[in-house]
Amino acid sequence: MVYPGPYEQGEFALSEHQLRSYRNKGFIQLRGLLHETEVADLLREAKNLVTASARERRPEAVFESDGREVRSVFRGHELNSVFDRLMRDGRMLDVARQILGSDVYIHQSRLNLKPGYAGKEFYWHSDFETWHVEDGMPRMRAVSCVVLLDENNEFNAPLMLVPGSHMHYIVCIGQTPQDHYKKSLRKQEFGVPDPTSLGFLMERGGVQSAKGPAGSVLFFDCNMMHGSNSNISPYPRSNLFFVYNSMENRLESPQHGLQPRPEFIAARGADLSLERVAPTPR
Ligand code: 6CS
Ligand code: FE
Repeated sequence: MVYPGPYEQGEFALSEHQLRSYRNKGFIQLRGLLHETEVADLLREAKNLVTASARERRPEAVFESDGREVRSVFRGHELNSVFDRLMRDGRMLDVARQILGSDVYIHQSRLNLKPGYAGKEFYWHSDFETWHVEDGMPRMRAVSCVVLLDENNEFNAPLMLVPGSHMHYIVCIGQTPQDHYKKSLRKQEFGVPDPTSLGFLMERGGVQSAKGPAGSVLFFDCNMMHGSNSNISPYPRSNLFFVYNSMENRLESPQHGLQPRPEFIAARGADLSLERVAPTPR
């Protein structure tokens, strides 16, 4: 969804054509938005963050089922000053504010490692379905911003998206257990759409993979049906996700009497919108 607001003329705002494409498809990829030296810095920071989080067995570090490989590290924007600066960078923030039509804050950030040979799949899902039910996010007024730290190609399990799927809310079958995140972040079993609903969406919109060079940035609607395969290639596929939520869409109580999820997965304390920083000169 695209919302009207005071940020339509931001320095890095999308053009009318780009915004129309985002509104219809539910996503847009900007190739080469970040330059090589920035990406190299981000990869170095990512490796340091993973090593430290794994060594200290921080709750923000989610391991693959083998208990060895790190699958994701959450809350990097608060654990690392380079990531903090990046999510305030006008090249990302101007687009998020334009799409959401308001000031924004970070609902969640995560570094998905997808290491070569060992990165396991993320089955099809809508993030909003989880954030609405388990975090109490009221409306579809959030956007995920994905910074490709590695090249995403046909071999290393790029993100797959279903164009137009953001326009349909798929109710999922089953009762979400308390503390579901302890399993779902590794292998999601609840909040998973049924094959008939997936077929309905894919017949209409097909499937598109977000392949692109490192330094590309993908924006996708919070209700976009997406997933990714296991990575059996030798090439890692590290992607850095920032979820911008509108300050007008802050979390309420989770559905069905569920307890709120931990702050590192779903920020509730944000009472200030993000302060923008200018991009680092090339
Ligand atoms: O539960 C969540 O918030 C996480 N789960 C998935 C599969 N994607 C969004 C998010 O990282
Ligand atoms: Fe997701």
